[in-house]
This record gives sequence, structure tokens and C-alpha cells, in this order.
Amino acid sequence: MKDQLDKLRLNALELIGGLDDEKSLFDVRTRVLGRKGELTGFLRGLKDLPPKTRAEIGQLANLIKSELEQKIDEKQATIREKAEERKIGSEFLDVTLPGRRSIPGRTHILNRVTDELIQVFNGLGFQLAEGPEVELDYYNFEALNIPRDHPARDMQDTFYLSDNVVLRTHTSPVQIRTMELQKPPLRVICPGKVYRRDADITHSPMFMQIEGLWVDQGISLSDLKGVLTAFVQEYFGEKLGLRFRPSFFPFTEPSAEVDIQCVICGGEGCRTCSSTGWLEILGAGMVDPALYRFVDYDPEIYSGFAFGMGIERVAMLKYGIPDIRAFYENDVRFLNQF
Ligand code: 2NL
Repeated sequence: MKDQLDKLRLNALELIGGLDDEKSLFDVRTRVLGRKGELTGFLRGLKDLPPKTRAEIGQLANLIKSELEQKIDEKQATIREKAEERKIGSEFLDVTLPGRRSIPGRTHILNRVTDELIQVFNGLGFQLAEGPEVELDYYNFEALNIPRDHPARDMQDTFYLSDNVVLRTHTSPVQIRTMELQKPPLRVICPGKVYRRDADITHSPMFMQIEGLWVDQGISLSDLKGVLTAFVQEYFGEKLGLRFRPSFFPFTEPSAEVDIQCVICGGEGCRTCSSTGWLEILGAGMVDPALYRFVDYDPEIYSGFAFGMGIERVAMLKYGIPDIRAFYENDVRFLNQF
């Protein structure tokens, strides 16, 4: 019987020694130590032996049982350790690699140009003023001397929200509102989105405008020319020339359109300026005295000038962008260039 036990022991030890996976080890444990296992069966058979032999063999069998249990446990630990080492070895982690960056947003080119323009005019003493994009007909048209039958008031040209509420078609109403609230001297710069029913290569139904207004005693056309010359030369180039052409706006008298020498060719003539050497950049004029009636200013005491320009146009000239629609297509390949 001892021989039988020894054989069983050696056999089991050999099996355990040759294993290297948990599943096979589990099978061996079941086959030897399980409820129907070889050693378990052997121990069960002991009850039929005479007491003396039973004690001797029983002791030996129990020793072998503990030994095998221990060996199996050790083997299991070794197998698990090796598996863990293999896993770590195959998962190489380079802690010196840079992290994944999130792409930061950036200021839209039109907002950047707007900020730059505000800065230039701040330097010339103009304060920022803003107002609503949904505007009363009164501030958008009536108080600006734009009469009932003016074509700008046509449904074809203006977005009406109701009989007397519109999407503002220019930022001039901001200046009217500012004059209502403040007495001269007044020097404001008013940027913002404006809306007109228009869409083609050079027109977008929403676009941006910046207007300026300076009202005080003794403001004259020479102040207008001085301020606009200073602006153009600071923003576009020190030596650029300007020219003032007579024009008409309902809210200024006299009115002028202002051209600057071509920022691309410097006045030589090129494609951008259609070989004229000049680019139209803004409209301006002396505030029509008729307007002061609406804001309770005395036209005998005060005078002023105003100007307005399209921000898209400024950006297109400054950065050589040929199509206005590029600003609103949200193509980051375009927008990231600025
Ligand atoms: C243009 C021309 C202009 C004004 C805007 C203005 C505002 C007030 C009173 C008088 Cl409250 N004038 N604004 C004056 C002349 C021209 O804009 O071509 N804009 C894109």
C-alpha cells in the first residue's frame, strides 16, 4: 500500500512539475484531491484496514495530501506570476511620450480685425459703443433721416420682424441711441453684425460693419480728413495716400467716399484695384444737421462727422482674401491661416 501511495505521489508531482497553465493545474487538483480524486478514494478505503495499518498508512496519506496541496498552490502562484510578467512585458508604456493635445479654438479673423480697428480708434480717442441687432424702425431709419419711401426700407432690402421692428441694416442706430443718452463732446466707435437681404459673391445677408461718430463744437471736414488719414496710415501703411470723392448718404451732408491707394500694388495698378491704383474703403460725411433734432442737440452749437465701413472688406484688403463667403463657411483650413 505504501508503494501504491508512493507511486501516486510521484506521479502527481511529475504531472504538477510539467504544467504551465492554470486550467491543467485545476484538472490535476480535481483528479488527485477532488471529491472523486485518486488520493481521496485512497483515504476513503482506509476504513477497511486493520487499525494499526490504518493509522500508519493514514498518516502517510495525509502527509502526501498536504504536500500535494502545497505543491499545487505553489505552482499556481508561479503560473500567475509568469502570466503577469508576460503581460507587463508585452504592454510597453513610454511615459516620456507627449500627451494628446486638445485643439484650442481661436478668434475668428473678422473678430480679430474688429478688435484691431477698435484699438486704432481707441488710440484716436474713440470709445466703444454697442447696441441691439434687433432694432426699432425708428432708430434704424426714421432718426437717420431715411424717409418712408426710401428704397432701403423696402421689404426686398431689409429683414422686417414686424411692422416697426427690423434686423438693423447698419450700426448707425447705436450712435443715435448714444447721442440720446449723452451730450457732446461725443466720440464713439460702433462695430457689430448687420443684416440685409442680399447674397452673392460680394454680399452676405449677415455682415459686419464699424461706424464712428465725433460730435463737438467746431468739428469740421478737416477733422474728418485728419482722423481717417491717421486711421488708414496706422492700419494699412504709413505712406498710403487717400482720396475723397463726393457722394451721398441720407444722414450726412456733405458726404464722401474714401479710397486708399491699393494695398497690393501701392498705386501702380493691379488685378485687386482693377488697374486703377485705388480701393474704395469707407463712406463718410458731416452729420446732417437734420439728425440733431431727433437727439435734442443744438445744430447751431454742435457739428460732427461720421463714417462707416464694412469689416469684411477691410479684412479682404488687409489679407488679400478674394471671396466674402470664405468668412462664413467655417472651413478651418481657411480660418486657421490667420
Ligand atoms: C458706408 C458708409 C456711413 C455713416 C455711415 C452715420 C451715422 C450717424 C450719423 C451720420 Cl448716427 N452718419 N454713419 C455716415 C456716412 C457713411 O457708412 O459705406 N458704410 C459701409
